[in-house]
Amino acid sequence: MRTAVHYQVQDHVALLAIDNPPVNALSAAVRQGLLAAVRAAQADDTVHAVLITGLGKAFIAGADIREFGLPPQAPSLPDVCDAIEACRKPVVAAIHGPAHGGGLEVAMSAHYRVATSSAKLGLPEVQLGLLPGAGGTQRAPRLIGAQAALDLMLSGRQIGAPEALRMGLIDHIATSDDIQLEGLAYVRHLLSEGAPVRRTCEQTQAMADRAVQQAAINAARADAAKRRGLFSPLKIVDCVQAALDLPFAEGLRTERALFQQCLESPQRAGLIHAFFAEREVLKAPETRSAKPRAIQQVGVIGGGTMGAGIAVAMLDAGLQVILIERDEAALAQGRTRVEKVYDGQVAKSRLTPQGKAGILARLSTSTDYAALAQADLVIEAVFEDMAVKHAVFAQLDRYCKPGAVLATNTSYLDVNAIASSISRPQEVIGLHFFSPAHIMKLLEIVVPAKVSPDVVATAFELARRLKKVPVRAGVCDGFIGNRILATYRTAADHLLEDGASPYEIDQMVRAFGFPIGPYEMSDLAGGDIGWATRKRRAATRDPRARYVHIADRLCEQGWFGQKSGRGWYRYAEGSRTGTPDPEVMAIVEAERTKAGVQPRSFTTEDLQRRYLAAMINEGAKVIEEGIALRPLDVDVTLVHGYGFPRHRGGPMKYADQVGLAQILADIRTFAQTDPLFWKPSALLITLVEAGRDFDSLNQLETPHA
Ligand code: 3H9
Repeated sequence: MRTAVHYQVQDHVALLAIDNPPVNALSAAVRQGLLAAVRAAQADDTVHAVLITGLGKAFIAGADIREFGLPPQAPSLPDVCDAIEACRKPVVAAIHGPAHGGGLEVAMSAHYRVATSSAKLGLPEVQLGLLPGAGGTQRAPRLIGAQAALDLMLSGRQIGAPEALRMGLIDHIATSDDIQLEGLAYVRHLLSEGAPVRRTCEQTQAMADRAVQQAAINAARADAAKRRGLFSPLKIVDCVQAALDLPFAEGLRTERALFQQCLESPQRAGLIHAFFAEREVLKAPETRSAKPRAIQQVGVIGGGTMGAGIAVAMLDAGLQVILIERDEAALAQGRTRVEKVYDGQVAKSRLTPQGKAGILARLSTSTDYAALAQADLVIEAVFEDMAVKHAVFAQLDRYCKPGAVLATNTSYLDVNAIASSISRPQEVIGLHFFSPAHIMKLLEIVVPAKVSPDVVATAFELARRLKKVPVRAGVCDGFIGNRILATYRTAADHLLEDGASPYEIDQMVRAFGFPIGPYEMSDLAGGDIGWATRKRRAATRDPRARYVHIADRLCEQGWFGQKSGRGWYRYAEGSRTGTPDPEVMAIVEAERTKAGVQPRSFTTEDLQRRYLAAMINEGAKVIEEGIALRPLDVDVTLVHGYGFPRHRGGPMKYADQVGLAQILADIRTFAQTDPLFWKPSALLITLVEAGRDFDSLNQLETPHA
């Protein structure tokens, strides 16, 4: 078996080097190795001090997340940390790269800490639905005080070595990046000074002023209570209260009990699923089989909201951008939109005027497609109309150099049809950004039939440079996200006509954990956008499908949402928060009567079951058709593009937690009144019959096969 912790003694110093690539997670083997090494150092009279380091790119990234939910294996991390702290010889942790979660807890159990200037320290457990469970909630306040400890644990943010030094989390910053050498030099320095064993559990100074600590805890409790629906933040605060009130050993027992509660919570399962899913989506087949093309210069066609947002995203990634518009006036507007984003950053002191000028120096504009001759990638973000798209692509075909990647930002049009309209379909791909494009994390990479694999690999590499979360999608109306959205939005409209108010539906969606409900969203985006789409699709709509006219009636009144002062809600002048509108309800009631619907009341649970069943059923169809590679791709899409609460993992993960048999039974019940809308997915039926869940498909590349 491979050694997870190397041990050697050099000039009276026991050197413990953790070797568990890629990030030195604290697996059972590492914990065993650390404990054995500390005991060996303790027992060896020739050893005067102990140095703990990590090999490779990290000190320690934390507990091994893959072990959560599995039967525990001894020794536990708290026991390892206690043994390190109890050592009767000075123990030094020498940190480079990430020291996260359990990794920082190991370091805090050591008696001294040195870090390279590029080290990153943090307690990100909260992002996994957990709390630092190896003594971190008790040791961090004793080292740096309650306020700083709560800030680290509740935000989960990473801090650099200078900040860690200022707050007292580390003792020294190394002058070079050679952590083995620097660590050893620091140990020698401590020994020469006669530095004693200094146990964190015995430190009292940082928490000396009880009133100050209590005030910090109270403030954090009030903040944590506002983080709607999240379980672990308040438990973290409880642990710090215990650190203030109780002796160390009792505080550890409190931490242990609360950690266990977090570990068993569905939120932990949801967040850890999201963590791995966000990494799995990066591994599309083409990223393994093909090499990305080099991208330096990017053309963006269209300077509207979307095009300008895309241009900003590209500029932020350090790329050269050429913005193309049809005339000088549109070009000026596009440039202004881009500049406005940077003006906002300057106003908030996030950017200097010189910084802004430096960024804008990489932006050029033109009304002539010939300016794109040297572009490595062109993204069109023009009006959603096939004829307009064909015209743009014909120009790109004419002017772009061979090998240029030609992308469309369409949100639902047929990318195969766009590709086959030009002489080089192998270069055409869909890059579906979400508005505002420089902020929203999701990037759907839409893969048409004839595209070359290296173009797909290039799109994934671009996403990495833009710091986006890419999801590979197949071609269909709406791809993964908008297709599923269209279905659950329709389910909401059915509920509306059947008796629920738009306000109840929005409230239910928020209560589930979305930041915003579907009707508030429509008011924010502008009701006219959906109206135009509905009109365009009217001719191809299945005549048997139930159609709810309420939204159209609102639009006919000119009630488009926030921009017109009223939509589903009424907005006072300048306000972005709406109030329910009795006149909207009058329209709703009139439409119910017209449709012959006898309105009924729904509980929040009734509403949630239908809304989510519609989402899950369409998600299953998207997987079954191969539009999404795996269930986790649907999860990542909904979490990063549509506000699905990350702590629930995504709709397919949520379905697994509810149980697929239950979801299918619900769908079959709803189908009794509307069999066309509620047709169950064949994949869902197959999984239920086989007693399997969606997660069982996540390991496979083509799970539907
Ligand atoms: C904890 O510590 C609880 C304790 O308080 C209490 C215990 C009792 N475990 O992100 P990357 C994998 S909770 C297992 O692409 P980067 C990752 O899946 C933990 N695996 O690299 C990926 O695998 P693959 C608190 C892990 O350089 C590979 O390593 N710690 C873990 O962009 C490379 O990862 C955290 O929450 C892990 N802990 O970023 C830190 N971490 O190649 C979580 C990573 O198969 N980790 N992997 O896809 C991170 O934030 C980033 O990975 C890190 C490196 C910044 C470290």
